[in-house]
Amino acid sequence: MVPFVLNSDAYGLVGYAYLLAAVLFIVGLKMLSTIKSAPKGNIVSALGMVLAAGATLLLVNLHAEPGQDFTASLLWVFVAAGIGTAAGLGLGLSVQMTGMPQMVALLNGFGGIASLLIACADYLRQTDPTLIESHILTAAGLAVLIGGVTFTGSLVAFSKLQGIVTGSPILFPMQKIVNALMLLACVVMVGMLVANPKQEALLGFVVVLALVLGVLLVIPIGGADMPVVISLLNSYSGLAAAMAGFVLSNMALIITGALVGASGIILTQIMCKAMNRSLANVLFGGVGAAPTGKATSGPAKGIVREFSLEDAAIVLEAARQVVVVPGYGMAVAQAQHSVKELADVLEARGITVKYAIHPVAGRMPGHMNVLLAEASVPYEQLCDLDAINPQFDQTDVALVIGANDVTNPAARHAKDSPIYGMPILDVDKARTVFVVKRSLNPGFAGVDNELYYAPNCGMLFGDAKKVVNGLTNELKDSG
Ligand code: TAP
Repeated sequence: MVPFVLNSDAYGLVGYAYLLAAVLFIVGLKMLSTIKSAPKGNIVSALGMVLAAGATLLLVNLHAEPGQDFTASLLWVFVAAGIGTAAGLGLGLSVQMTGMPQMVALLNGFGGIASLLIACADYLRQTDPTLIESHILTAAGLAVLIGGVTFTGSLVAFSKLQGIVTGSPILFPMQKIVNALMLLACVVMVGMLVANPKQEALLGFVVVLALVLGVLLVIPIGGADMPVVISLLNSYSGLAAAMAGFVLSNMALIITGALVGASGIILTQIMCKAMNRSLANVLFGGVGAAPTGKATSGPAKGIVREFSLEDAAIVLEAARQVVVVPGYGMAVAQAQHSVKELADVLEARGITVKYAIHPVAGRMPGHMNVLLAEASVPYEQLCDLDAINPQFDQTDVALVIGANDVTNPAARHAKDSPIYGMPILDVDKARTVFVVKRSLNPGFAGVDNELYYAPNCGMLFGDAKKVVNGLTNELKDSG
């Protein structure tokens, strides 16, 4: 067991290093909670990881038997770390911001398989497995189970987002029962292994079942729900790492694993709450396929007013405050730079421009923040739901760009609507609302949007980038 006793010898030094690393991880995580401090938070956490890894290498040296040479093993550690660093750098520099969920899915998967391999290796290297303590064997079994599920589940999530496999839910009869039985079988086999550690084959069965279970658990979930699944798998990868930490008796790994596990589940909960859906509905509801383009709830009735770019520009010119509400359509059209240019033109005329960011606008956590940051929109102008909603009644124009569900007033009152109860951006309370989208088709939730029939709402039909560029040109032309 790693001595986490703070004494003055070298073991104590390792203990202090782990403690400091844990503090750096926690401070880093805290810093990730605001856009301004997030980049530094990443660096602080990375420093914690370097410290923890260095301390672990020192520990390995301390554990060396007299005369034992660890140089060859250390060489392999550095070779592996070098390859990992190069791959991480390459991926990090080349990945598009919009490809981030896929990359996170892959990284989660690697974390899962690493924990599985550590647990297997630690078991297999024992000449007499009966000497392994029961709690270590239990942790090894759980690391294999959770790590295996995380690995293949993440690969399926990656493939769905990348379009390699269909984004539609893949359902088959008795799916939930089959999954539950497989999970139960894994737990029973881990228990049997703990009772009789010599049954090596059991661990092999758990590996195979866990890998299959990962696939079966994720295929029934629609592609659009993958961000939630990835966040959950992130949490699983943390739990698997924590279990691997128990296997290796490594305090730093236990702490990081627990932090990843906890933060992943918190983010999952935040996303579910913002969509007003339960985690069970995301995991087992079989929803989240690509929108069909047809409204599934009764159409909202009324007159739809289409505006020309010229008329919309006149209204914008007269505004004192404009709130831009970006959504998935802005991402599809890659209109973020055009939006920034329009905002610059408005600001040059003394108009205040703010951006309303809904927590689940787009298709991944922070989707809008990332795109707007890429277009150099100052983060001070980004307002979250709670900050912006009280401001809509003092807003002259709410400019909705490719957002739909997150602006649907039905969420406030229509009890039969699938989005009832979902917190929305109260754009309908602005003096004028302009909605930029290509048609009246619904968004992710597949429901008609009442907003489009409101007397203060004007539609600007077309691709977001083209419409926003058109508005900018109109404003520029009018001097
Ligand atoms: P949506 O409600 O999905 O609406 C997006 C709208 O963009 C569509 O109605 C579409 O209308 C329009 N659009 C598509 N391409 C466009 C283009 N090139 N130019 C202009 N408009 C375009 O998006 P939202 O308001 O951002 O809401 C997000 C939804 O995704 C919520 O229901 C949320 O629960 C769900 N979701 C989010 C997440 C995360 S973490 N963000 C995860 C899972 C699910 P047209 O076809 O008429 O153009």
